[in-house]
Amino acid sequence: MEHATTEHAATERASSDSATAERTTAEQAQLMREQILQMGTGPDGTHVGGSLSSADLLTVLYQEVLRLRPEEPDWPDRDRFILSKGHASAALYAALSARGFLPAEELAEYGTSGSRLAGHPLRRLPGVEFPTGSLGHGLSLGVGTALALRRTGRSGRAYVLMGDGELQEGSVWEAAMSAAHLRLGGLTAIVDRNRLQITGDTEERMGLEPLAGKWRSFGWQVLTVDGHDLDALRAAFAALPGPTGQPVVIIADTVKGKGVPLFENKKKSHSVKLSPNLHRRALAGLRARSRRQS
Ligand SMILES: Cc1ncc(C[n+]2csc(CCOP(=O)(O)OP(=O)(O)O)c2C)c(N)n1
Ligand SMILES: [Mg+2]
Repeated sequence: MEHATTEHAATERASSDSATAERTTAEQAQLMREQILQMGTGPDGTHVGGSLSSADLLTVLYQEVLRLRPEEPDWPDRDRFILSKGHASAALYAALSARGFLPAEELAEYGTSGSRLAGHPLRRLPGVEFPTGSLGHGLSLGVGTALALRRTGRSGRAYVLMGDGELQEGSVWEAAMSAAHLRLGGLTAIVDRNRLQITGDTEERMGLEPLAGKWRSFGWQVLTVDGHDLDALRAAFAALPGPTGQPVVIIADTVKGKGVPLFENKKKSHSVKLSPNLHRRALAGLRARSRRQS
């Protein structure tokens, strides 16, 4: 391994992140889930299911892996994170807030007119590399980013988080093919494999399996992990190659709506506007689940 990602992340975090330093990563993931539910009470609700499914992997990334400087968002050697599944913006904003890019109180403005926290991420929010939301483009952005970082001798890596339904976009595979051809080891794709897209089960709509085999045949190394197992995620992120290695895709097996029994594995959890009553029940379910597990 040419890049001690976790170690660097810890160093870059030390100065700017004291507000959240006492929270463990697991506690931070729980807080993120509560914040996602809260943002779901905003004017247009939010994409609850796909935000909750990526909460654990985003928390590990933002708390332990990504080298960032919130006080210098355009630091040239930073890692680049691209939320290709831009509809999971609520999870991204919670992660950015935990890392010190915006105050936690600002999350209350989610989806309101004029807010930096739009339903899909905007570049004007520090920490957002590209505006996303139109599915199928993030991996191409990641290819260009990783190539530019390598050509300019920068040490940052590029990470792209995609939905599994998103993989039905043909442009994803064009980008996958080019990343392998260019040996972009500095690019890591992550697939939130929650097995649901808007209209139902991915395998019924347009089957993705054998998914690992598809990526392998496109020249990628595949790591399949439980996307809710923090240690498994840590191990995957610690095993990434250097800038000229074989690109890696982490297929994270997840549950849409994870942590909130009302929403788990339910198609209708994709996008929800939480009424006060629904919010109360969802939050109670989330907290009861977390008490049982601790
Ligand atoms: C190009 C494009 N087509 C359609 C949409 C509308 N859309 C938003 S989310 C979504 C489903 C995505 O499913 P998946 O990638 O599995 O996301 P997740 O389950 O993680 O929410 C769709 C079709 C879009 N944002 N972009
Ligand atoms: Mg999905």
